[in-house]
Amino acid sequence: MPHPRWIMHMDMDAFFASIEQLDDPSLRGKAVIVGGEHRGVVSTCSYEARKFGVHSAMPIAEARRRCPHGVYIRPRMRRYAEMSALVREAISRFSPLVEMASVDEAYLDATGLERLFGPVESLGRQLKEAVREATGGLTCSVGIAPVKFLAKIASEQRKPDGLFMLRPEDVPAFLAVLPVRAVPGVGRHFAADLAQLGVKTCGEVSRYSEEFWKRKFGKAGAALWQRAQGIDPREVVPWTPPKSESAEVTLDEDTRDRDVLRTWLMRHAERVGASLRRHGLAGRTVTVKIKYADFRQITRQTTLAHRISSTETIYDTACAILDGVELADRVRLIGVGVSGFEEGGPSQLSLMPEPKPQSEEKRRGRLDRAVDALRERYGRDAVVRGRLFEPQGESDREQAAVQAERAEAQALKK
Ligand code: TTP
Ligand code: MG
Repeated sequence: MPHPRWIMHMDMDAFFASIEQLDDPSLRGKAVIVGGEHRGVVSTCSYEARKFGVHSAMPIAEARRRCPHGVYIRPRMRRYAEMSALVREAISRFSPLVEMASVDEAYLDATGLERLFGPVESLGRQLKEAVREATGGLTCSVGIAPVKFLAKIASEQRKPDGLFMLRPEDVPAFLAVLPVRAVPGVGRHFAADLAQLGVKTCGEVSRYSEEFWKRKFGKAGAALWQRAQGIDPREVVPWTPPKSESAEVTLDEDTRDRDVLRTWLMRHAERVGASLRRHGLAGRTVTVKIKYADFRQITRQTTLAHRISSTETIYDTACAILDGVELADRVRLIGVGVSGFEEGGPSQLSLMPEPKPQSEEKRRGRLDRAVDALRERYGRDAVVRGRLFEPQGESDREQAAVQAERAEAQALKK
């Protein structure tokens, strides 16, 4: 018999709101709503507030109508990031195979940990206790299942302060009635398309063949069919948000030619920017590293007013740094890094209130998203920025943006 895999998913309960209640005991037992920093929406709220129909992403104005007696609090991102790190530390004591999937959730591969911690259910309880202790009293909910997506769904079953275990033999009955909307990745639109076919549950998905779903919805259809069978081949990938992101190159030939160096800065900016965006990160500090022919090394950095992740802003900042460097010798290595992510975190954080990005950074973000999407589809070299060939003015960049956006629209239509 194949050794069953055990995946554990842990998700903090009402994370931001619980931290506010922990830090200010007068808020405990009260309807606490955190949000309103930017775009005026609710980041999250305590379970007491949820009884009144308040939820994440709801406009604050609507929340005030539903819950006028609530306590409304601005987010304190630094504090939440600090707590997130404590949670990560506490979980990592159980296994090195921990994947922080967002600021308040993690996957842990618990296969084989029985020898150290006893039955997997007891490990779940120990993990909850460890999180409570490390944070000074925060609760989380844990789901245990043979695969990742079921573990995530399981952790939601008994929220808050819950533990739910889905054994392999219980999976078929669980899936038979599981609404497709509960499957991560099935959004409102996809669910509506499925409803048109009379399909509301995973059980109903299984009535049709994999080929049918593939023909109808392509990759997404095939993935849905797999999930409906309880298949999710994704591994737990140990991942913690990096403190910085960088790229560097040792040149084929040492050079003092600033145009050559700037071309490399652009390439690095692209790589670093794409990686930051993939992980939902943004940083305030841009660093340029230079190693001279005689191996002497210097680093120079600039800290910006806002956190950024756009290729253009990284490039412009790096160029300004390079312009300020008197080249002491021919350059043998050049690198670019972005750091200063504090107050940020992995991907889900993009949902959160952020300092208002300047409109230029926003426009650049749109271009980057278009380029990232094309590269995802057609490979890294599908899009080469005009700049890589000829450092040019604003109009060329604008044109590149327009072209990339058009190409993306085309690609999406296909
Ligand atoms: P969630 O885990 O989705 O929510 P939660 O921890 O507040 O509540 P639950 O008990 O249901 O898990 O998100 C984690 C944190 O991410 C949340 O505390 C605030 C933030 N967040 C936003 O800022 N905006 C959002 O739209 C969502 C969903 C979360
Ligand atoms: Mg949570």
